[in-house]
Amino acid sequence: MSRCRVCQHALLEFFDFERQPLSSAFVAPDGTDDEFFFRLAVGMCESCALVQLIESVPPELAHHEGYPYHSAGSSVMTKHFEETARRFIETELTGPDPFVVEIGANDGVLLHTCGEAGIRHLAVEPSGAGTVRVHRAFFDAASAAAILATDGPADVVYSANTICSVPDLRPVFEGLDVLLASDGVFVFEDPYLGEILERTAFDQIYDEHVFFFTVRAVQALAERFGFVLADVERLPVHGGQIRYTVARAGRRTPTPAVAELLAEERELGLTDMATLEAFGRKIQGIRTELVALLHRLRAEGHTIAAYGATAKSSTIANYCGIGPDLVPYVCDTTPAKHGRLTPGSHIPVRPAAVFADPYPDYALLFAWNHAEEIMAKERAFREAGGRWILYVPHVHVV
Ligand code: DWN
Ligand code: ZN
Repeated sequence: MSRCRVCQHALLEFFDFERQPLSSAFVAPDGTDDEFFFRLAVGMCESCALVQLIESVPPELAHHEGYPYHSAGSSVMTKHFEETARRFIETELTGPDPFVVEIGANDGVLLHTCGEAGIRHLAVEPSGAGTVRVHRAFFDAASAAAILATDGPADVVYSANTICSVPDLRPVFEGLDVLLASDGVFVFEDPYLGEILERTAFDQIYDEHVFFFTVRAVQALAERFGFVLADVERLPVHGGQIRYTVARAGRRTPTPAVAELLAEERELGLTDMATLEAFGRKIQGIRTELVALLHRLRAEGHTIAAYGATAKSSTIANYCGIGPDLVPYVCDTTPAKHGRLTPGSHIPVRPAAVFADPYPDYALLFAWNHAEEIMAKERAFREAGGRWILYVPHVHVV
């Protein structure tokens, strides 16, 4: 029986995507014989209600070196991190010599913005190579102690799109206990289960996303390690996330937003097995509709390309059996993905410049979370008669 990674109680499985590859393991055309597959399935802890993957990928295979994701590739995400930095500067980094730490800083947009305002900052990640100062390690008690010794306590420890992918959260909280100033906060943002269910955004489920947080589960998680969930805020980015603010127990009174979202989750039955099983039936429905649409369009002689070789699309393409026969190529701005094939589904990745006149008749928007930005940028595609295919929150053509 699979057990909860936090409290060791049994996991109640509610959906099985079966054999799936690593979502960011873009493969060389001659390397398809060596791909790694695992059983992608999700369940909920019968005790703490934390929704999580049933099986983990071996740590040495998770998070490839040279992993090609760059948040600065999206102007919306760059703005999001700049605004988050400014918010911290106004509300949390107000002392005489504040210090902010980011776990998994990616392009370093947030820390760079803090640095420009004269704020001491540090990224903590095992393979960091950005423009900001990096402590190369996983965040745990040992790395936190080393940082404390050189830089002193942190007023803010921040992390975006990382905590949900850390299978063992105990070392993270042990590190926070070492490094956080007595009034410091740990702020992290990750995809929200409520939004995933509401939009049937099942492509958020892939190897790197180990946990699918709810306010209920994060509150229990924080309390388990001697902290308190002090605030929650819904964010529109990446298809719907929550920003959680965690403080040392007794240091902050939770804002009304925490109780409000907890009540909403209860009312929606977000962590009832019946709700999760209904989500599973909707996933099957989307697969049926999307595959039928793509087959019909191809049978009618239409050309189709995909847009955005996202990690998320690994689940869509492999679960729905969408390969190069249906969608001959996917365009993406990330140079490291060009000339490679999408994991498992083997759709060739081409540069974004390939998406130009003569356009395909239809474009399957794998990067649906950036729809507004991409549709604005690619206005000429629609003007030339092209149509976008979306599958979130349901299969539709625009
Ligand atoms: O959580 C995670 C998120 C933040 O990033 C990670 N586990 C992995 C990764 O997930 P993803 O690949 O699903 O993220 P995105 O942001 O949806 O990926 C967008 C992809 O689309 C990138 O490969 C870049 C590309 N893109 C593009 O070609 N043109 C993106 C934009 C905005 C564009 O205009
Ligand atoms: Zn649990």
